[in-house]
Amino acid sequence: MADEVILLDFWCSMFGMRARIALSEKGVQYEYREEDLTNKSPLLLEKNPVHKKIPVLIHNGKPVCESLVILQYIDEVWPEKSPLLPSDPYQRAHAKFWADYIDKTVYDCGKRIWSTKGEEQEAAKKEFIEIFKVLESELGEKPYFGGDSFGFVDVALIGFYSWFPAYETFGNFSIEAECPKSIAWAKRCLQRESVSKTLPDSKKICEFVVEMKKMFGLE
Ligand code: GS8
Repeated sequence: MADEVILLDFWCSMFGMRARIALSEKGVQYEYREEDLTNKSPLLLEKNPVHKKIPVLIHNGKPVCESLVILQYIDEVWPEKSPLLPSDPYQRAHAKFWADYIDKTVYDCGKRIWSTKGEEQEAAKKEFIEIFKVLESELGEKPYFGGDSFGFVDVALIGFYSWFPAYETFGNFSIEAECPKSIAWAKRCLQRESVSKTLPDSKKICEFVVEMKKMFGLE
């Protein structure tokens, strides 16, 4: 029997993008279900009762939650094509460390750039550049964080690139001017179909941010 794979997601979620890119890399057919996060579906609440967040991958009825857990699951269930995590235990641990670093830093800092003003925003912008400098030192001269091939850390990070214009517009700064290596890496990733067809139009993300700022009374 064919696998039934459903992804509960939200179009501009960088966490959801991770799952979409990984499924595409593996050539897995799946049903995409867009969630309304202001009115979550009974299925989302049933399948992720702890966090009630997307993305949720439902494989033959069984849910897997948390995007990095989903990535590892996808890599283990469909190992034949495009391995994402290295096979060496030390290299695996290394990749997971960097994905965890991304999770602990980039999202919150990016959000502070578009949702705050004044000193708080200036501090967030400075911190954002510092985070990407650290990531650039890890990237070094490699084409991808995974080395010569696109891997776990690349998948974990690339979705944030679609938010860069929003951070730059609302933060009034240029990420490229400060972190050209990160931009070059992102452009390399975008040459992959899995990435180019997944990342949403950054203009739409900017419009979405305008709506969110209105919704949260930030304007
Ligand atoms: C984060 C998922 C998340 O924040 C992961 O999967 O890696 N650590 C998790 N999902 C958000 C949408 S993206 O900002 C979400 O579902 N929010 C709904 C809510 O908080 O109610």
